[in-house]
Amino acid sequence: MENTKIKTFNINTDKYGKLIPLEGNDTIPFDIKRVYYIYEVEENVRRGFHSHKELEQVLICVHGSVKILVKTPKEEEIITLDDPKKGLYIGPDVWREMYDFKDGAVLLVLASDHYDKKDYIRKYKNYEKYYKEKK
Ligand code: T46
Repeated sequence: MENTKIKTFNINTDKYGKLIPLEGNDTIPFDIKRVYYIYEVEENVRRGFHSHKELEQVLICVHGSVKILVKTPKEEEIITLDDPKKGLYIGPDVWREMYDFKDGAVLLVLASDHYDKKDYIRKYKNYEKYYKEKK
Protein backbone atom coordinates (compact mmCIF):
# COMPACT_ATOMS: atom_id res chain seq x y z
CA MET A 1 0.00 0.00 0.00
CA GLU A 2 1.25 3.54 -0.74
CA ASN A 3 3.50 5.11 1.89
CA THR A 4 3.59 1.97 4.04
CA LYS A 5 6.10 -0.85 4.11
CA ILE A 6 6.87 -3.87 6.29
CA LYS A 7 10.52 -4.02 7.23
CA THR A 8 12.31 -7.08 8.55
CA PHE A 9 15.30 -6.30 10.75
CA ASN A 10 18.46 -8.35 11.13
CA ILE A 11 18.82 -10.11 14.47
CA ASN A 12 22.10 -10.70 16.25
CA THR A 13 21.58 -14.06 17.91
CA ASP A 14 24.07 -15.71 20.19
CA LYS A 15 23.95 -17.93 23.23
CA TYR A 16 23.16 -14.87 25.35
CA GLY A 17 19.94 -14.07 23.45
CA LYS A 18 18.87 -11.78 20.63
CA LEU A 19 19.66 -8.15 19.86
CA ILE A 20 18.28 -5.97 17.08
CA PRO A 21 20.06 -2.69 16.36
CA LEU A 22 18.13 0.09 14.61
CA GLU A 23 19.93 3.07 13.15
CA GLY A 24 18.50 6.29 11.74
CA ASN A 25 19.03 6.89 8.01
CA ASP A 26 19.94 3.25 7.70
CA THR A 27 17.70 0.44 8.98
CA ILE A 28 15.19 3.20 9.72
CA PRO A 29 14.74 5.31 6.59
CA PHE A 30 14.86 8.69 8.36
CA ASP A 31 16.70 10.52 11.09
CA ILE A 32 15.06 9.43 14.38
CA LYS A 33 14.05 12.51 16.38
CA ARG A 34 11.55 10.98 18.81
CA VAL A 35 10.78 7.63 20.39
CA TYR A 36 7.62 6.71 22.30
CA TYR A 37 5.90 3.52 23.31
CA ILE A 38 2.30 2.54 23.94
CA TYR A 39 1.46 -0.20 26.43
CA GLU A 40 -1.14 -1.42 28.93
CA VAL A 41 -3.88 -0.84 26.36
CA GLU A 42 -7.11 -2.72 27.10
CA GLU A 43 -8.11 -5.25 24.42
CA ASN A 44 -11.30 -3.38 23.48
CA VAL A 45 -9.50 -0.06 22.93
CA ARG A 46 -8.86 1.41 19.49
CA ARG A 47 -6.38 4.28 19.15
CA GLY A 48 -4.98 6.42 16.40
CA PHE A 49 -7.75 7.67 14.10
CA HIS A 50 -5.55 10.21 12.37
CA SER A 51 -3.13 10.88 9.56
CA HIS A 52 0.06 12.91 9.50
CA LYS A 53 0.96 15.62 7.00
CA GLU A 54 4.73 15.18 7.15
CA LEU A 55 5.67 12.72 9.88
CA GLU A 56 7.26 9.37 9.07
CA GLN A 57 7.24 6.58 11.64
CA VAL A 58 8.23 2.97 12.13
CA LEU A 59 6.01 0.93 14.48
CA ILE A 60 7.45 -2.15 16.16
CA CYS A 61 5.55 -4.41 18.54
CA VAL A 62 8.42 -5.41 20.83
CA HIS A 63 6.16 -7.60 22.98
CA GLY A 64 2.72 -9.14 22.44
CA SER A 65 0.68 -8.32 19.37
CA VAL A 66 -1.35 -5.48 17.90
CA LYS A 67 -3.30 -4.90 14.70
CA ILE A 68 -2.77 -1.79 12.60
CA LEU A 69 -5.31 -0.60 10.07
CA VAL A 70 -3.70 1.61 7.44
CA LYS A 71 -5.96 3.31 5.01
CA THR A 72 -6.21 5.92 2.25
CA PRO A 73 -9.32 6.91 0.31
CA LYS A 74 -8.16 4.37 -2.31
CA GLU A 75 -7.16 1.27 -0.34
CA GLU A 76 -6.80 -0.22 3.09
CA GLU A 77 -4.87 -2.99 4.78
CA ILE A 78 -4.72 -4.62 8.20
CA ILE A 79 -1.29 -5.59 9.44
CA THR A 80 -0.65 -7.69 12.53
CA LEU A 81 2.53 -6.76 14.35
CA ASP A 82 3.56 -9.64 16.60
CA ASP A 83 7.27 -9.99 16.05
CA PRO A 84 10.03 -7.67 17.34
CA LYS A 85 12.02 -8.16 14.13
CA LYS A 86 9.22 -6.63 12.04
CA GLY A 87 8.58 -2.91 11.67
CA LEU A 88 5.79 -1.12 9.88
CA TYR A 89 6.87 2.05 8.12
CA ILE A 90 4.06 4.61 7.78
CA GLY A 91 4.76 7.76 5.81
CA PRO A 92 2.65 10.89 5.44
CA ASP A 93 -1.00 10.93 4.33
CA VAL A 94 -1.96 7.50 5.65
CA TRP A 95 -4.84 7.10 8.10
CA ARG A 96 -4.04 4.67 10.94
CA GLU A 97 -5.90 2.88 13.73
CA MET A 98 -4.31 0.52 16.26
CA TYR A 99 -6.41 -2.12 18.02
CA ASP A 100 -6.47 -5.66 19.45
CA PHE A 101 -3.54 -5.00 21.78
CA LYS A 102 -2.88 -8.48 23.18
CA ASP A 103 -0.53 -10.44 25.42
CA GLY A 104 0.97 -7.39 27.12
CA ALA A 105 1.55 -5.55 23.85
CA VAL A 106 4.23 -2.88 23.84
CA LEU A 107 4.18 -0.81 20.66
CA LEU A 108 7.44 1.06 20.12
CA VAL A 109 7.36 3.95 17.67
CA LEU A 110 10.34 5.70 16.06
CA ALA A 111 9.43 9.07 14.58
CA SER A 112 11.10 11.43 12.14
CA ASP A 113 10.18 14.56 14.06
CA HIS A 114 9.28 16.06 17.41
CA TYR A 115 5.67 16.04 18.60
CA ASP A 116 3.64 18.62 16.70
CA LYS A 117 -0.14 18.79 17.09
CA LYS A 118 -0.38 20.73 13.81
CA ASP A 119 0.91 17.76 11.83
CA TYR A 120 -2.16 15.67 12.74
CA ILE A 121 -5.41 15.39 10.77
CA ARG A 122 -7.84 13.87 13.25
CA LYS A 123 -11.13 13.95 11.36
CA TYR A 124 -11.53 11.40 8.57
CA LYS A 125 -13.58 13.82 6.39
CA ASN A 126 -10.82 16.45 6.63
CA TYR A 127 -8.22 13.79 5.85
CA GLU A 128 -10.14 12.66 2.74
CA LYS A 129 -10.41 16.27 1.54
CA TYR A 130 -6.72 16.96 2.22
CA TYR A 131 -5.68 13.73 0.45
CA LYS A 132 -7.81 14.40 -2.63
CA GLU A 133 -6.58 17.99 -2.94
CA LYS A 134 -2.95 16.93 -2.58
CA LYS A 135 -2.95 13.96 -4.99
C1 T46 B 1 0.69 7.75 15.77
C2 T46 B 1 0.30 6.54 16.54
C3 T46 B 1 0.94 5.29 16.04
C4 T46 B 1 2.73 13.59 23.51
O1 T46 B 1 2.67 14.46 24.40
N1 T46 B 1 3.89 13.39 22.83
C5 T46 B 1 4.01 12.44 21.85
O2 T46 B 1 5.09 12.30 21.26
C6 T46 B 1 2.85 11.64 21.53
C7 T46 B 1 2.94 10.58 20.43
C8 T46 B 1 1.70 11.86 22.22
N2 T46 B 1 1.64 12.80 23.20
C9 T46 B 1 0.40 12.97 23.96
C10 T46 B 1 -0.77 13.54 23.16
C11 T46 B 1 -1.97 12.91 23.82
O3 T46 B 1 -2.38 13.70 24.91
O4 T46 B 1 -0.04 11.69 24.41
C12 T46 B 1 -1.45 11.58 24.36
C13 T46 B 1 -1.88 10.38 23.51
O5 T46 B 1 -1.51 10.62 22.15
P1 T46 B 1 -2.43 10.18 20.93
O6 T46 B 1 -3.86 10.22 21.31
O7 T46 B 1 -2.01 10.95 19.72
O8 T46 B 1 -2.00 8.64 20.77
P2 T46 B 1 -2.38 7.62 19.61
O9 T46 B 1 -2.07 6.29 20.12
O10 T46 B 1 -3.73 7.87 19.08
O11 T46 B 1 -1.36 8.00 18.41
C14 T46 B 1 0.04 7.86 18.57
C15 T46 B 1 0.76 9.05 17.94
O12 T46 B 1 0.23 10.27 18.49
C16 T46 B 1 0.60 9.08 16.43
O13 T46 B 1 1.52 9.99 15.87
O14 T46 B 1 0.94 7.67 14.57
O15 T46 B 1 0.50 6.66 17.96
